[in-house]
Amino acid sequence: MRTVGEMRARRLWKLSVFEHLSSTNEYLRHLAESGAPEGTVIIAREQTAGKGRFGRRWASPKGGAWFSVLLRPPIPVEQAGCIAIVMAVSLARALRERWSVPVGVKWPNDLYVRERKLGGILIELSSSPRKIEWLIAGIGINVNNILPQETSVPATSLSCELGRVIDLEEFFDVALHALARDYERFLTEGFEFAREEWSRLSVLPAHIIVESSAERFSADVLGLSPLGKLIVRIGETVRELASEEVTLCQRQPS
Ligand code: BT5
Repeated sequence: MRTVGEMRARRLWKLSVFEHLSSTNEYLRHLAESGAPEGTVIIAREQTAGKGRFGRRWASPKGGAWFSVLLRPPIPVEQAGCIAIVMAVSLARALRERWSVPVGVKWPNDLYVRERKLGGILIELSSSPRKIEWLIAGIGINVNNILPQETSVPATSLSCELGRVIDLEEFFDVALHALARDYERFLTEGFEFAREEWSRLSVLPAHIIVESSAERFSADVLGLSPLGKLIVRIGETVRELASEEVTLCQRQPS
């Protein structure tokens, strides 16, 4: 028997599945702007122009999980950064529990298995000064697809890790159930549970190289702020980094 919480978690989503789309985020953005409700989910079996952060390309051949979810969270815009963390932690935990793969999270939005990138999350939003109109979380996870060769870090997939094909429908069931449950938990309880879990699941090294459009520097990681920013020390200065501003480069030798 399912608990009431589980039933509510399932009811949040309204799914549409497409064979091909350029990008599920782009498609959902049009729906969001014409008033589609929270919980609308767009899945594409294949994306022809999947995108990552800062206009980077996201390879999305058949066999992977490429989907976007529409949220209209009643939270201040400053808290939007928490949602990427809540989702990354939620997915990492769900995949660990169901498939026993040691999935970790890399701030701000990546899922890793050991040193390899399993997936990523792209958050896009529209807001008025105090309110989030819509927030789209675009999620790409390598499941059974062929992996791209020319990536900045090596990629992996669930099927590579397990040595067998995964049932993609079951994948979506597990992932969407976890996302609904943890999104609702975030709205009722706040961010703290995800922040705690983040520190257990984080695969960030202690020393990192940070790159933005204006600068590049090395820093020590101190932790995650209550708004989902990365707290780092650069020399004597402590700073908070926002995900929309920076990229973390490969590990710096310590
Ligand atoms: C991300 O960007 O990691 C966010 C990716 C979000 C993709 C989803 S799919 C559904 C939805 N619709 C979209 O159009 N997008 C979202 P970023 O941190 O910028 O990482 C991009 C980098 O990862 C690229 O520059 C490549 O080096 C690498 N990459 C590209 N495709 C990959 C893949 N399939 N697996 C692993 N790494 C990949």
